[in-house]
Amino acid sequence: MSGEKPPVEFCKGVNGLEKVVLREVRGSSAEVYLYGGHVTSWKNDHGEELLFLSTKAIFKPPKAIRGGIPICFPQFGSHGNLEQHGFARNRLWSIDSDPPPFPTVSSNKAFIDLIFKPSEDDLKLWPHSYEFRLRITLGPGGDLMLTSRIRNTDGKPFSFTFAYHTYFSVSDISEVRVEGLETLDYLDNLKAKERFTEQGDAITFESEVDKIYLGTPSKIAILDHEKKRTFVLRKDGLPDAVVWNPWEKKAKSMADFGDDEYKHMLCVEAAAIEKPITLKPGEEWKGRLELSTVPSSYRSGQLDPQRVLQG
Ligand code: TA6
Repeated sequence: MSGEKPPVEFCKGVNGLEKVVLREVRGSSAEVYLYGGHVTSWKNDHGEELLFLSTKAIFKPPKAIRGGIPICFPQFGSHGNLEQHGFARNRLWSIDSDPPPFPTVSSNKAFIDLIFKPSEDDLKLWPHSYEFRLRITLGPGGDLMLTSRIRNTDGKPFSFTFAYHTYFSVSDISEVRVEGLETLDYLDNLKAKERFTEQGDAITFESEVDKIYLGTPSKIAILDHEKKRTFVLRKDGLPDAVVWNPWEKKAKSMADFGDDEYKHMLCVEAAAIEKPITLKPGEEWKGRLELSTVPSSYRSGQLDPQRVLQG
């Protein structure tokens, strides 16, 4: 790979924050900040950005970076008495130089292992000891995989909620459909978390949405007709999925978000919320997210959901 960049490069990002760039031989790439263990970029082999990152994102602790894939731990949203979405997303993570072996041996070269352990101050906020290991891998086809392994290193059990709060970049939110969540129950965050049942068709967007879908399939498709692109989200150990778009009014209320940026993003978040995960001492939980894209051949707005969700 003379002249070519290495599969893993350590460098400085915005405001001098430590960053790792992953590159795959065919041209896809990903960027990860140690601040928050936060993926901020995922590009395909044409160099097209697939994740949304706000032009107003703040890269300065303690503010979480607006966009990419924030990690919500040990609490999702306001489901507890910690700060919104917990604190892992606004803490400094480290490179994990000696990760325990992964069950599956892969030939991927473009990956990085990060680790997060609670500081003395964190223990005052949430009095539990753990090791949170996160492997971020860019696969041969440009797929992006995030594998979290959280081990209870405490003397007593603890419970937590979790989400990969992924911001997908879309061409025009009014042209986007989400498939795989039809007929499921959800908690509506705009209606005091009241429980409802989703209608039978693919989900489309014409106003603010903030829903937690319960017990979803392990595969969800996000169809961007304008770009003829479908994001396929696969998840393990994460039974729920959150769908969020702030729309116009909320967009204006967020200082680190552009007024019109709601038109070009959609959050679909693999999560464990309804049933918190409980770990006994020594136990380890694993939560995996795999993102890929497939070309959407149906310009007419109809993509054969079975082909995507079964493929
Ligand atoms: O995941 C959806 C959500 O919980 C929404 O309620 C909204 O607040 C969003 O997250 C963003 O939260 P943040 O704390 O990053 O502003």
